[in-house]
Amino acid sequence: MARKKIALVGSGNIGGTLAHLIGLKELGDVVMFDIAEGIPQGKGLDIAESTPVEGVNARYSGANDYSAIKDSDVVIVTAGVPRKPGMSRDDLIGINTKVMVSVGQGIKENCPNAFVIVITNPLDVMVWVLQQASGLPANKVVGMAGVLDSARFRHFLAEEFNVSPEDVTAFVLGGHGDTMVPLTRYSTVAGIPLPDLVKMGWTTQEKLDQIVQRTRDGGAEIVGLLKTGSAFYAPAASGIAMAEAYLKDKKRVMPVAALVKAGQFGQKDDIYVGVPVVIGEGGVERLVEIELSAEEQAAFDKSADAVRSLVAVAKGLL
Ligand code: A3D
Repeated sequence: MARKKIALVGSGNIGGTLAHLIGLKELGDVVMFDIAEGIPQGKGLDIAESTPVEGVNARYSGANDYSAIKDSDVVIVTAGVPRKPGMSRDDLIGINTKVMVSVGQGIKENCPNAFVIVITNPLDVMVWVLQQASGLPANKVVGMAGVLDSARFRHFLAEEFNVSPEDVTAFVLGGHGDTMVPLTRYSTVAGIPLPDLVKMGWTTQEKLDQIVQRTRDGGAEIVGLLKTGSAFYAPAASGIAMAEAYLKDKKRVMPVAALVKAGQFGQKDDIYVGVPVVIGEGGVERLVEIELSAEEQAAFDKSADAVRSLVAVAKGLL
């Protein structure tokens, strides 16, 4: 069986962490790509030199030419710029739309059969731009945001309840932004939904509302602390979980930015937005179309409309 090849387009903070995690998990060989000369080569060599110590078998290389990503099985895209304190994700659209167009062309020419995971912000619209530019089928182009948003929600809930984060499940729908929709009734501790935990006196509705808001602001909280960039450890871990689900055909149910067709989730037209999907060897194999309450549907529609208005801005830049 051939060794798997994973291309990382963008070798900054998230790209470097992705590269490290891929080695530690032995998911495949890594090609790091960036427009900055020396960065992908240097990071690739540094991580390769850690493999004898870690006892893992993975090859690393770095490149500034798209031919290096040829025949990759998975491409994870973090190319572009992150936000600085005071910036919203949407402020990045001008620069990052152009970056996604060039990345999409590089993928189209070199690895049109790859499974592509986009992490660059503003997330949902960047996935759309990259899918258009690459021409890859929509089931093979997804965005990472929901896994991270739900991981943040799970972490805050685990702290609140003083239980292990592995026993907390959480569901976050919608676009990756201020309008994301954490679904408390589908979020549980060992299967017990959050509203039941409020009834059991484990927490109060007020505390829960605060945690939901902290989850929405989770990215900004890290940007405010770091001051020179945005989160990268948890975003990288989340991207790796998605890549692993595809490479190992795990059929994992995960919230990802996927193409929702007109009529699905109550939407009037096709749109990339965060919804639960099954990820396996076919990429996005199925959308899990859960029934939403009137209130949840309204919140989801508001979030999808926020993505729509950004798509309109990106169209003007293409
Ligand atoms: P950073 O450390 O700046 O790395 C970005 C890299 O992209 C740099 O090394 C650049 O040289 C490179 N780059 C810029 N333009 C190009 C290009 N045209 N082709 C190839 N490489 C290029 O940023 P980061 O790794 O911290 O973040 C990367 C992106 O992820 C940003 O847009 C963030 O906003 C975004 N992000 C998304 C999430 C989500 O949950 C969706 C979370 C955290 C960060």
